Amino acid sequence: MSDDAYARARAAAERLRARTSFDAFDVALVMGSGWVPAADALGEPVTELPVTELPGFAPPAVEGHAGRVRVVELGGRRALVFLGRTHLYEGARGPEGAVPANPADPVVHGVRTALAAGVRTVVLTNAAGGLRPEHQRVGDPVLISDHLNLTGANPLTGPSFLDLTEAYSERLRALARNADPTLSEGVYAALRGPTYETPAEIRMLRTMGADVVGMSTALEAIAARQGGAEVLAVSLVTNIAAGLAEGTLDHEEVLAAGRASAARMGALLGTVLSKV
Ligand code: 6GU
Repeated sequence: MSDDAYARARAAAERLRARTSFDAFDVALVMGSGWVPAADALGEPVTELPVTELPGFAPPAVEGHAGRVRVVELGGRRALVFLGRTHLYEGARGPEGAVPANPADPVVHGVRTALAAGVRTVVLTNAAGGLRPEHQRVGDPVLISDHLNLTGANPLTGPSFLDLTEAYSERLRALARNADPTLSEGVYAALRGPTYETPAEIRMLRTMGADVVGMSTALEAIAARQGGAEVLAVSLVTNIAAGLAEGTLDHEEVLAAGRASAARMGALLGTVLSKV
């Protein structure tokens, strides 16, 4: 944790205030790959800008990770919607190409910016591999109940013994289940990537109690909890993980699953956000 990273987040929040007519925001959403179409279902943006116009954001590295931030008003809540995120595997450089003090800093910069802009509710979405094909199908949303942070990184450094007993808010999960009673819940295993897992690694993750696997979300959830925000996280199962189904994995499959589920995901998020 470098003080610089927090100063950059405050500067980015300040720029957001200057670029929009709002002096504070209530909710932040981070839309992962496959989720950008669902963001459109949240309604007309008040404003939208490339994140690179805000201090401290790395340019997007992957197709389908749009790297824009959108301001939306939803049932009286002012929402910051991040279209795309920075992943740990990008090894993203900070401003002026500097190596970040903590490799997690660029990954959580959006969440820290949102916290500095007043946000108290953080909604994280992602594309994930399904580890329970007997219960999950491609295109199913899974409410994240807990995580295994296997990234080897952490946004906190030093003796900051943050309690993570309820990393993912019981209250927000209940709201989401009310909005969609068919939602399943599961444990998200976060790995660094950028490779997908081997079949042996997938068997290991299942033994460890994981239900879905991906390359994001856990570090952002930790940063949000550090800032005292409540976290809701939803995975979209975009493929069945290696060795559990026929065939191989590719990024286009992940994006296509998102396009196919956009309306359902947008409705779910819209309902939850109008109640937080
Ligand atoms: Cl199978 N693994 C990981 N690590 N990330 C994913 C995925 C699998 N499917 C979508 N994202």
